[in-house]
Formats: sequence, C-alpha cells, structure tokens
Amino acid sequence: MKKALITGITGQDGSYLAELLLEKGYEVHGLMRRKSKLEFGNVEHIKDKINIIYGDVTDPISVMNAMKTSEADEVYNLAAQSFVGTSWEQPLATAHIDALGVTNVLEAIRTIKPEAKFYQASTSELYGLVQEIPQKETTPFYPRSPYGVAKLYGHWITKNYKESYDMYACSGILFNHESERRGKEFVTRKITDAVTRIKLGLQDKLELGNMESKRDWGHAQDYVRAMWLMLQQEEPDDYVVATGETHKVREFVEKAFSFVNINVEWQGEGVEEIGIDKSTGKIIVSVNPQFFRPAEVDILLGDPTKAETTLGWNREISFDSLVERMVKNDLDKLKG
Ligand code: NAP
Ligand code: F7E
Repeated sequence: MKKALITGITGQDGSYLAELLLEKGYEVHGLMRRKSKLEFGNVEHIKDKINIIYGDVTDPISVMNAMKTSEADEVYNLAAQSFVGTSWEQPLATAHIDALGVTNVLEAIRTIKPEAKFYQASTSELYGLVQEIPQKETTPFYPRSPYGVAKLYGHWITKNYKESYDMYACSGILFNHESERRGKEFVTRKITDAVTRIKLGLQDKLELGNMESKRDWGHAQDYVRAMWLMLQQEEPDDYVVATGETHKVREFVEKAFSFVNINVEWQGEGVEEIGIDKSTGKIIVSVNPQFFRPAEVDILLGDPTKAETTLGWNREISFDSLVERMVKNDLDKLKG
C-alpha cells in the first residue's frame, strides 16, 4: 500500500486529491493546522478514512514530524495562503507559507526519506504580466502579486532541490481551477453564490471588481488527476495544466445567471457598468472599486499540450458544466 502526505488537505484541491488517492488504495495522511474550533473543512466527509497530523508548513518541526509519522512515498505540497487579494494585505505571512514553507517540506523529505516523490503546487500566477499567449512551460515568468512572487520562490526551490540532491521533485503549473468546494472569496464561487441568492430573493445585487479580466478556468477534480500523474512518471518534470480556453469574468457572470433563467443586459462602462435583469429591469450587478487589485493579471490562457501528450491527461469537465455544477450546488445548499 502506497503512503501519501498531503499538506493543505482541508482545502479545495486537498480534499479532491485525498478522495482520488483513497480510491487508488493509498494510505492518506494530511497535515492540518490547529484551529480554535475543530473543523475538517472539505475533508469532513472522509475524516475517518485519513490520518490527520497536526502541523503547519511554517513550523519545520511539525513538518519533520509529519514526514516521520506518515513515512510517505509521495508528498503533495498544497498548503498555501492561496487568495491573491489577501497577499497584498499579508505579504509576509504569504511569503512564510507559500515560499519558505516549501523549503520546510523539501528539507523534511531530504532528511527523512529522500527517495519520496514531491509535488509542488505552482500556479499560472507565475506568468502574471504575460510574456506570451498562450502560456506554456517555457514562457518566462512575471508575477504580479506578493502571492505570485512567493510562489515563484516555491517553484525554483523545488527545481533547485531536484538538481542539488537528485530528488524526485516537480511542479504543476496549474491554471485556475474551481469547484463546488471553492472558497467564497474567489470570483467564481462569489458569483455562483450571489446568483443563486439573487434568484431566491435573498440578495439584491452582486458587486464585483475587474470584469474584463480573463481566466482559463477548469474543474479541480480534473486537475488533481494531473498532480497524481506527475508523480507516476520515470523522471520528474514540470507541466502546465489548463483547459486551453479563456473567458472574461463578465462571461462567467452571464453564464451563471443563465442557469437560473436570468438574462443579464449590460449598460455603462468601467466603474459605471451595471448588469440589469432583462425581465424585471432591476440592477443585479455593479462594480465596486474595492475589489480592484493594486496590480492585475489581465489574461491567462494555458497550453496543456505537454500534460496531454506526456501524462495522457485530459480534462473531462467543460466550462459550461463547471458553471452549471457550481450554480446547482449553491442552489441546492440554499434550498436545504
Ligand atoms: P485552498 O482551498 O485555499 O487550500 C489551501 C490549504 O492550505 C488549506 O487546507 C489551508 O488550511 C492550508 N494551509 C494554509 N496555510 C497553511 C499552513 N501555514 N500550514 C499548513 N496548511 C496551511 O487552496 P486550493 O485552491 O485547494 O489550492 C491548493 C494549492 O494549489 C495552493 O497551494 C494554491 O496556491 C495552489 N493553486 C491553486 C489554484 C486554484 O485555482 N485553485 C491554481 C494554481 C495553484 P486551513 O484550512 O487551515 O486554512
Ligand atoms: O480572481 C477578478 C480578479 O480571486 C480571478 C487562486 O486560486 O487562481 C486563483 O487566483 C479574477 C481576478 O482568482 C472580483 O481581479 C473581479 O482577475 O477568483 P480570483 P485568481 O486571483 O485568479 C490562481 C491560479 C491561483 O493560484 C490562486 O491561488 O477575477 N475579480 N471581481 C474578482 N476577484 C475576486 N476574488 N472578487 C471579485 O469581486
């Protein structure tokens, strides 16, 4: 039986990855931060099937302990302060977790079980001010947030440990992936949550920031398969995981409303832009500059050719069904 250690197991990706590895017969260990109230987040439903180890990636002692306890053959480092907006408010905490935390995990592997395979959760935010479209493994990086900069360190320290110590260490450069388990501060879940509340008369309006922004959105369930595949190869390598499609935030809004039978008509421009419910004439979307970022990533569009041809990875969930699933989930939750 293979053993895996997942940091960030309570998050969106951690929970889908834990499910996948359990299905494959792994013994799954998860590093979890202690909270004032005992909560298992997205792994509540499988908490009896996994071994929770308390710890924090910023605390090397606890990471060493997790490595010793789990005796992991595969380590997936998903722990992060993952919200880009917050990284301007907490740049140092973000750096401690998203940059130095990676070194703590790599050191624990090197010291305790150097033959273990390591996956680092890199991100399309590394491309930031994009240097080419679409972005692929060879596209130069230009991060645009403290989050992106911290992740750049994580990416390079992973490469450095591979080259310095001949470790099986690799990074998945994953483009945005969403799901029914996405946190509500991220734009997709914020939209589907608000759309369903507006439909049921529980909220009047959705306030957003930059709706011109374009993202390559996939479903997290598809993306965790790519993580696992990356650790099943003969040699470690880095891969872009993306859909090869990009959509504006505005398009996501229209699509989400369409699944609750509301047609949105847009009027005005910039901060004056509003979205109107065609059948009632009510304003249901407006712009709030509070959600603008100090520096924006305008367009992300990934080229997943290498992952498709080398790993045999393919996405199964389309953009439309991603939005539909998220809307349906939020609607079901509200209806109880
Ligand atoms: P998420 O839902 O925000 O989950 C982050 C996880 O990290 C949570 O379990 C969180 O635990 C844990 N964590 C945070 N700080 C920690 C610390 N100091 N020590 C230990 N655990 C800590 O993020 P996600 O969407 O699943 O993303 C997973 C990883 O992929 C992250 O590294 C993210 O940056 C990266 N990524 C995500 C995307 C995407 O579109 N989703 C794309 C590319 C890369 P708590 O429950 O205690 O907060
Ligand atoms: O923003 C715009 C915002 O916060 C997407 C993380 O998983 O993916 C994620 O980072 C876009 C941005 O995700 C609002 O300005 C407009 O352009 O959903 P987001 P993100 O910043 O792309 C990458 C790959 C990661 O690695 C990260 O961990 O939407 N936007 N209006 C808004 N964004 C938010 N959050 N809220 C708004 O009201």
